[in-house]
Amino acid sequence: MADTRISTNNLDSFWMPFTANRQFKQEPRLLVSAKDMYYTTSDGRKVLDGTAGLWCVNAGHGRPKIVEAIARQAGELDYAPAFQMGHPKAFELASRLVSLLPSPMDHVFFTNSGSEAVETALKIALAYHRVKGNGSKFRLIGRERGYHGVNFGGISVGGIVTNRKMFGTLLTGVDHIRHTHDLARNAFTRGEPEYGEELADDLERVVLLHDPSTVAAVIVEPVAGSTGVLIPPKGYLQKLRAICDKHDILLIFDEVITGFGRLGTPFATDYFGVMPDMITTAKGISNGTVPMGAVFVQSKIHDAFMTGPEHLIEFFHGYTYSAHPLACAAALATLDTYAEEGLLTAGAMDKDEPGDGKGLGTYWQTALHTLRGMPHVIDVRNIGLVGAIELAPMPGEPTKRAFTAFLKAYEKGVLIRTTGDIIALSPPLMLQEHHIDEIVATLAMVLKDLP
Ligand code: PXG
Ligand code: PLP
Repeated sequence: MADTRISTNNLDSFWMPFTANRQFKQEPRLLVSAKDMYYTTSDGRKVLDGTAGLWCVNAGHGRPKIVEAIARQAGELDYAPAFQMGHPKAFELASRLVSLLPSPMDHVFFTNSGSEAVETALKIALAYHRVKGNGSKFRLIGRERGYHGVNFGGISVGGIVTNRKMFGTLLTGVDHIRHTHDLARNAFTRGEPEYGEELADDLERVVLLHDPSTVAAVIVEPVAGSTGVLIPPKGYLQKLRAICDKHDILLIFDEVITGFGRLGTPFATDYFGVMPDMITTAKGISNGTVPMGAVFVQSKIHDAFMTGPEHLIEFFHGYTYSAHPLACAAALATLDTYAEEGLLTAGAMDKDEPGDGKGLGTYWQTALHTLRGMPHVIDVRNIGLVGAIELAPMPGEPTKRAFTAFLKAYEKGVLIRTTGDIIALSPPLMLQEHHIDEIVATLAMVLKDLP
């Protein structure tokens, strides 16, 4: 008799992450293949990827070099123990990665996701102060509307109520500063908002409340992604940096989304000209192909651990799959593809001739802002190849209007992301002007037709 438990028609067993499971299983949306800018659905439709998967497929789908590297690596060395052993590609990748950033951001700790990168960075921050003899610095500070993954450290410093409220006391010794989203002053801004630099002073307030001698680190996304593309006001990040310097507090930039070209620069630290003490990354590091994350660490932090007897482990932390050979092979090929095609700067503003296909940021910005004035649109904002369209919520039914837009856009052949009543866009960086036209034209149709 056939085993009825094994059936692709049975959707029951898989408890899906961050998904309305019952709604999905009534009307499943299954993707079966992908190439370059397009997915193919199980019913044979082409869907333009307006989100680079989940902000991760920066070079586009099915890129030959990356596919070949993963296949070759699986045949050559499938796994090497991560503790007390190594393999060449891990070292090669770490050197290549640090060469993307200015010295002294010279060391990399590998993880398998953004969530793990965040946990790792928070632990390094606490341990760093302790090895320096400042063990009283134990507090961690995050920000309202911050997303730092789903593990306990990340949700503790994170600022999303739904991701926190079910899970008890979380980490102790954590506080939050105010978010920077201010439509009253900044709606329809192109690039960095003009108003709100003074919100960085909230860090000074929180630090003085707890006393600087108790504060280890501050973690922020340079541009908050998950909670709807919240772009920092001009001067804000510089001010956070200055306050951290004043009080010997480590500044961590969570660049899981902003890293690897999303803002038209290799990292957000390049875009804003502010250097943190650590940078957490994931997603685009391996083009979303094999799970990988990494924490970039400044030399002063790394070197502080390299003391004591040389046969002893310096930092009691790591994952079975840290620097997994398949992930390293994928990431090396990803970096090659980024370099060959200039993808890490593809989203820059076009400083020469608008429309010449170089520096797509300007074309992207102009196209998105044509949606101003469409029904329900209360803001359009953009930076690099990221965009957001904020909708007025339906009275009494928050999130429903944007979720309806998501379903309609998918029907019409464009994949978007929504969070609350905000549509977020982050296409693969290989896109061309005609893809931008297709995204914006589809959104215009969808917006005209919303409840
Ligand atoms: N930090 C930041 C800033 C992130 O954006 C994570 C940490 C966690 O990474 P992992 O690999 O553990 O998921 C993220 C992830 C969305 C969306 O639609 C965003 C993320 C993940 C899934 C969906 O906004 N960001
Ligand atoms: N749980 C158990 C029982 C384990 O043995 C291990 C790793 O050895 C883990 C969790 C952690 O797994 P990972 O290293 O993949 O994060």
